[in-house]
Amino acid sequence: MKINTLEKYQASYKQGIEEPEIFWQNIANHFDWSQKWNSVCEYDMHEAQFSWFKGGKTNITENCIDRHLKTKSNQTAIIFEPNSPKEVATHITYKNLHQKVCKMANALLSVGIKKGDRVAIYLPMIPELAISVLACARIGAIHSVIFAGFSSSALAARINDSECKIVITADGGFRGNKSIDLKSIVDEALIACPCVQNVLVAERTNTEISMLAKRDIYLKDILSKVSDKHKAEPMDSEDPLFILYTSGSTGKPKGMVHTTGGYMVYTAYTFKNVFAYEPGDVYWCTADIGWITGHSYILYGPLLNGATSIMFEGIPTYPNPGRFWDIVDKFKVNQFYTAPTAIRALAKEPLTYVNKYSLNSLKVIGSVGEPINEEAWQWYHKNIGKETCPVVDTWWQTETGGILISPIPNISPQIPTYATTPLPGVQPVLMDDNGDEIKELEGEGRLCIKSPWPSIARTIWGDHKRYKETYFTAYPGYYFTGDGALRNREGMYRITGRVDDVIIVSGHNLGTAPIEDAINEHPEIAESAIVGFPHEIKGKALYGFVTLKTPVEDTEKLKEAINKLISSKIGPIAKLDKIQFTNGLPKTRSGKIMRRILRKIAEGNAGDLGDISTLLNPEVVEHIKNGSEY
Ligand code: 7RM
Repeated sequence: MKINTLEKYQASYKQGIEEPEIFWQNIANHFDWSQKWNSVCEYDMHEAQFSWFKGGKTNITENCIDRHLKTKSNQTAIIFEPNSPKEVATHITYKNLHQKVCKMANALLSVGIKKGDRVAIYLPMIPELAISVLACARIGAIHSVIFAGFSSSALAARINDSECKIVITADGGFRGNKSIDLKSIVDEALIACPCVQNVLVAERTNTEISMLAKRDIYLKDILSKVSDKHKAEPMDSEDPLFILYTSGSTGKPKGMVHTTGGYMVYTAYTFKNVFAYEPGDVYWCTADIGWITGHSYILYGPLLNGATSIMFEGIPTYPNPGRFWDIVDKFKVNQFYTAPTAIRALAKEPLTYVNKYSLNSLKVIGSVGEPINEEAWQWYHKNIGKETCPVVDTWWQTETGGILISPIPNISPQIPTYATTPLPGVQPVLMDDNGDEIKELEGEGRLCIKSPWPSIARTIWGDHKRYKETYFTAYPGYYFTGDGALRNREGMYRITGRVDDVIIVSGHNLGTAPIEDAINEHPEIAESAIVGFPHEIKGKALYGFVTLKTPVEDTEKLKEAINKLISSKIGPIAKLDKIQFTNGLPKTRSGKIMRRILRKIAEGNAGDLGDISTLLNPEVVEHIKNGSEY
């Protein structure tokens, strides 16, 4: 399963394309199946129908936990690092995890949850979150984790869409110096959720909460009554494992459905290879389990490999911006995986916060979630990776289930800002404006994937038509990612951003990411986002929202400097017509800039922003609408 040489990568890549069934079958054979599959892969890219390891039966938690008990029962599976550094970390061994997951599985059964039922999980990053997810998988219930920063209306919409029978939540959660009253948010949501029969409540903040008789139950009260033994439910390869909502560019959130067998095989294989995971390593992904990155690369991928995975409850800047590096040294983290937005935020802070720590345990550092700009990449490589750790810029999506394009550390070459080369079995292609595949090596176009990989989403919950239309109709026969990319003459991919972010100015196609990169190189600038707005002559012109590291006196001079920088990096065509300095950019909870909102403001339609309650920082929107400039 391990790619340990460039030749092995090349041979695996070749076999993954030429003989995908043999290639994936050999990997699937590493896992425990109670019944082997009848066919490795059947698919129809036009109807968006996929099955992997059909007829096979397994339970992913047996592969995540039970399989390791013989050799690793006393090894730590999960390290829980609390929000406050004063609180001690919890080390959960594989044996403990087995007991806890079995108990939780029995608790779910005791409140009437059966195979196929949907369970909403609305928890902070505490051990109960990991345990609940795995317990659902163990009994065959479909988990739907909803990030604990979502509002009551966003929560209600997601609960109702998949008709969840219960909600697992907590009294509250800690994040930095704030605490969030999760239970009262659930109470408000449930006014509009007739499908929910019970609410199971974990205790974290020990705040006073209201408990509705018969409906609400403290987890500890059921857990104390049930056994810690449970025989995992055999699941068909194509039985749904989970639903995870992702926001579409328009309309209601899409409940992406992932199934059991293919997801298991793919997340395990990619975790091992992308992070060069070796037995005994300590791995840390800073994402929240409320996102796909947390599902695939905090829980399933690492546990399938018998790894030690850190779960961090807090935020990068609490109690100070050295927290990440403190945790890396504390647990001697070997692989560290985070998002460009976090890297940029920490790069803004004095280097003393980094240099207090040795960071010499690190072997591989990773990035995910958005294109990483050159400046952030270099900062990360130099100051965190000490110029020796490979940087894995991993490109993938909620829909893809696992990483599709990434360097393999110390094996395939890395280039700053490039996600580089596809993993074995993955066939990316670029499409031109006529919808044809770009055959030349060098080119730029829309990124599609030509053939299925095991962890491709199977459908949108309750709406297969929308699934087909969103991903499989723009380029018939291909999966359309919604991203643009360029390919260099070595065949390496650089993701340029969502294609809805492409702006055509005077007939020139401009990607927002390279312009933002250019701006971000300016020493005074923290972050920027470019959107288009209508222009009489050019069709569209560029509007830049720019946040500064610290406020400056002469904003006019800085605006000139920005345009000079853009002119020199990209060309005068990419100069901004308008620049607005703000104290922040509107972001999703996972740290992605919400360009849709900025676009509306730039177009003069600030009155029509839609629901902004799910943003990380809705207050920034007011500031920008009021003209900001600090
Ligand atoms: C894993 C995740 C998916 C979108 C995707 C891209 C962007 C993710 C990278 C990236 C450039 C990367 N899932 N994206 N990773 N862009 N380089 N390494 O983020 O469903 O939440 O988002 O994120 O636009 O389509 S997601």
